Amino acid sequence: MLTAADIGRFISDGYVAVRGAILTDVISGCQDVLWMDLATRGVGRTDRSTWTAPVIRLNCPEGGPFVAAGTAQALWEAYDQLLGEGTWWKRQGLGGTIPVRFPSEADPGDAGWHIDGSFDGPDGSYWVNVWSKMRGLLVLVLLTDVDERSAPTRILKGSHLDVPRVLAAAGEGGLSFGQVAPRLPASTFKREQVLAEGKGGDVYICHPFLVHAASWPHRGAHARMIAQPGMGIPRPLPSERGPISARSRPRSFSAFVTRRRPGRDQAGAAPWVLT
Ligand SMILES: O=C(O)CCC(=O)C(=O)O
Repeated sequence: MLTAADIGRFISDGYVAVRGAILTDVISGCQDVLWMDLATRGVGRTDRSTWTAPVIRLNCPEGGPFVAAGTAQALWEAYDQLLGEGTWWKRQGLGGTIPVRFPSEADPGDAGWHIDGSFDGPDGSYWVNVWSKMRGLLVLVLLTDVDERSAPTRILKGSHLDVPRVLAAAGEGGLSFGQVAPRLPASTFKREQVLAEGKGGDVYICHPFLVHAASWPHRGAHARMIAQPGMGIPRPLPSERGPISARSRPRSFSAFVTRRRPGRDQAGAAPWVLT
């Protein structure tokens, strides 16, 4: 269970780290499956001469240990606390892609600041809107140990607070995910940078608007694996203020955050709040 302090940190920082959320043997099982996939691409677990690319992006496998990882009790409890019971998709797995990053000095070409998208846009790319249509959370699942040398994901602490203003201007239709970061103020990129470090099985549960990026070079000893599924929400989570209109003051969107509200939750109201 997240503590009140954890939830407070999620609201102000845009993420909370749940240490040891997934059991070690489940993590080992996930690694084994991923290495089997890599072997089919000519990349050997114990043959470093085959580690030639800085990154190989795998589709997250389904089944087996990935079910156990995605349904870990600590994660589901946290999703209930942050999003509200019955609002999120109880996926039997993780999903998304897993960028496997290998020790390398080379630019992997995918390490720019961004927020993730959440729905298919008109141009076929991933889009996102101020309602965070279809996505309740970004979840960074450490499938290997990750330290500062081994290409941890970088997080801009508190950056989720800057994004709604940009998305609100784009209305219901939203923006392609790649269009969001270039519209953010310079102050966003001066926010404190945090590295998503930890042990395999640690999970960073993040606000869907948290600005983040891969990092390089990777000067660690091991291949680094982080799954980054979106926690799906089948229906939009309504805000307590009703639909977003073009006339709404930008300040209204300065803190698009999730939190439980005693009384409102009991009445079955959604926990998404625009303040
Ligand atoms: O690999 C990473 O550290 C992060 C990658 C990422 O943010 C992405 O692919 O969207």
